[in-house]
Amino acid sequence: MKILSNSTSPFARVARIALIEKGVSAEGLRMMNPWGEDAEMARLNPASRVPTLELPSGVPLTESLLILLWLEKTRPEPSLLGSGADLDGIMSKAGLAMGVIEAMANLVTGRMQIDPGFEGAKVGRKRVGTVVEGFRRLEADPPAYAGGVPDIAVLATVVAVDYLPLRFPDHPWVEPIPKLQALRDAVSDRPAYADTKPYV
Ligand SMILES: N[C@@H](CCC(=O)N[C@@H](CS)C(=O)NCC(=O)O)C(=O)O
Repeated sequence: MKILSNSTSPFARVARIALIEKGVSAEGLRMMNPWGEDAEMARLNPASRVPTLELPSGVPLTESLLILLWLEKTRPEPSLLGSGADLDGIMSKAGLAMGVIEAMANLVTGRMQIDPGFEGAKVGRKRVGTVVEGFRRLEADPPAYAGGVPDIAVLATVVAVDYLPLRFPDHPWVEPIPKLQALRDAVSDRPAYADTKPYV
């Protein structure tokens, strides 16, 4: 399986963690810049975004959560949706964390590709509000983790927690998140997390 990824992308990391937890080998992993010209990317995904996968059949798969959905269907065990005991809560917190990831990625794209002052513009301020409030809610009631394969709420939250200092070091609106950092520390030695740690 071919995987087009990037060392910073939180979306690509969500998909890569899911693939590794499901036991899919990262053999075909290629790090690339989705903002550059790339013939393989252009062939597989007109949106030119990571993650983009190419199945052995040649079929392209895109969108981090659709890749996770495909994995759940094709390799149900271990499930990334938890035991089924609190599916509503898990999905709700996963959505909260994905919203935070989306807002942070949007801020980064805005300041790097559109305007360095993007964060201060109306839409940028809305995204900052999403990140601050999203982390506040997750910190107030973190996803539960009692060992084993982390569910999607833990996975997405940990990806968000690691992305924050990478892209927003010392930003004035960043608030302490000790409980979420402890959650991150609880899973950070798992190969799926350690091997996909983001770097610039
Ligand atoms: N909704 C997509 C978002 C993917 C995404 O935006 N990836 C970014 C990297 S963080 C990218 O490739 N950006 C290039 C672009 O937007 O042209 C997903 O969940 O996979």
